Amino acid sequence: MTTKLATYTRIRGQDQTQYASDQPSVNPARFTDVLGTYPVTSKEGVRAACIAAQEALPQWRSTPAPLRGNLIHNLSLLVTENKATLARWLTREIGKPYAEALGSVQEVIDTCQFFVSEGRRLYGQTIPSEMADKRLFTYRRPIGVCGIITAGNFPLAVPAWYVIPALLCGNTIVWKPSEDAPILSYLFCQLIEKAGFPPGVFNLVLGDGPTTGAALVDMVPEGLIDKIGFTGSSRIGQWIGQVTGAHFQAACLELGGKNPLVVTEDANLDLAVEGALWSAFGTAGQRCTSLGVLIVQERIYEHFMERLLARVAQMVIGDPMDPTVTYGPMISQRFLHNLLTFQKTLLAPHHTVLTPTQGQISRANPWPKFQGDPDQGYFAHPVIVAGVQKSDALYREETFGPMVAAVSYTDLEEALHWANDHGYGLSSAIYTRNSAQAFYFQDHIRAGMVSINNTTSGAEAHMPFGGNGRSGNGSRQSGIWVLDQFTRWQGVNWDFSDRLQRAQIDTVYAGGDTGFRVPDCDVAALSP
Ligand code: UN1
Repeated sequence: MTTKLATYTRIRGQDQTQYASDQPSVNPARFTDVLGTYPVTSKEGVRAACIAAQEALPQWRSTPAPLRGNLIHNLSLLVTENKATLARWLTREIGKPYAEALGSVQEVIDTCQFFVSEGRRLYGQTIPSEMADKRLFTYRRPIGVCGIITAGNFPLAVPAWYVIPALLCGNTIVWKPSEDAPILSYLFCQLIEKAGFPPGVFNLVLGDGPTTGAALVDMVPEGLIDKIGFTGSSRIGQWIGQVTGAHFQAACLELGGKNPLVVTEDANLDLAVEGALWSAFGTAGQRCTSLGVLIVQERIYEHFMERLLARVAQMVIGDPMDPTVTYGPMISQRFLHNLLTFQKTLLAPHHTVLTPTQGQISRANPWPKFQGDPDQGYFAHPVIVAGVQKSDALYREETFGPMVAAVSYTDLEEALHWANDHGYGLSSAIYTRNSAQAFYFQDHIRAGMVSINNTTSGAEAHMPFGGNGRSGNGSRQSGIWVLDQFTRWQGVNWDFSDRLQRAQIDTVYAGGDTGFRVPDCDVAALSP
């Protein structure tokens, strides 16, 4: 089926000038399968979407939070009902293996379920005042119009992490999804509409980052966007941080990673091999939580790598609808191109590629356990590189594909240096049976997320998700923590004394003075 998308911004008075051109969306595992075409939103269209969101804001922010939560409940039911259909479109549009696609639709449902009841909390506090006849309170207030820019690897789950809490908190949205998943984004918008969100509360703009995404960020200086949420590269995140910072805004930034996985000498090696394999090659390494640097204790390094390479050799790659595949294609040609460029530019003579193959999988450069036709998709060989040094670009650049650096270490201190020194800090993992080492690792790793005896990926929807250093600006998504991204605290003090009470000045302390005493007590004199 080929779909031609109608525009989906609910913009009043929309006209053709709001759309620049039509682009196709192609199945990355089967080029002949064109899912549909989508209209690229022009800058004028982006502006109109922001104005629509501004106009919808007053009514939406004054809708009681429990009622906003009810609409999220409707959305949760709609996504649940359409879980398999959405997952099939997801697999078709970005090539994610079907079981994983189901899991990432589930992540949307989990997020909805968490925030449905948050609509009945969204707690503020009551705080005792230092003065009589005065009450203090806090309230969470929405921020305004949020511009959300998301990546193609989790085309529903990660957007849901932003938009569900943002809507619940009373914000309106302009969403710029990845150009790699326009059809799926459009389907998601339709579900949002069917859930009953009023027109203008949620708006979609389509196109790539340098044009539509940048146009959305340009709306910050124009005063039409109050908050940006961005998932993508550290380089673009840094730029967004600068633009928003110059306008007194704090963007929610979820950026790259070079996520470390440490294997200690006493680890359960069967488990560690499986964990490293999934961390590195699950989703073809296209998670921001994918493994970047594998750090193995030197006494087990040779043995561990042998076992890992044996497992890699058994891996089935190919058709993402085939349940036996570990990973399918790269999300799009752009992702494959970037990976192949990294393999050309980051590999140096002192490196050893431990895996037998590299580059693009094709009939001419085959992967033995391939399912389907490699020449019909953007498939990449798994690559493990040894001999990496701290000064290497390979150690400092996120490759966002099935490509991993492997190093050995002598003591945990050295392992932590390998784990931290690249400057990213998103996720991390350690495989160990030694609880002292596990605690030491969690105390000293700089990452925002740590797994003990589990993979670098796989965060749950109600845990804080986010990174430090080059992985983000400390913002956290998911669970209660994301509320601080989409609300601002308002402190209220209500004086009903009917007279001027000046804080700190007219406060009546015990005894009529400050109430503080330097105790007149000579401890030595108390001694027997
Ligand atoms: C991402 O790659 O941007 O923790 C998000 C995980 C997933 C989400 C990844 N639940 O790997």
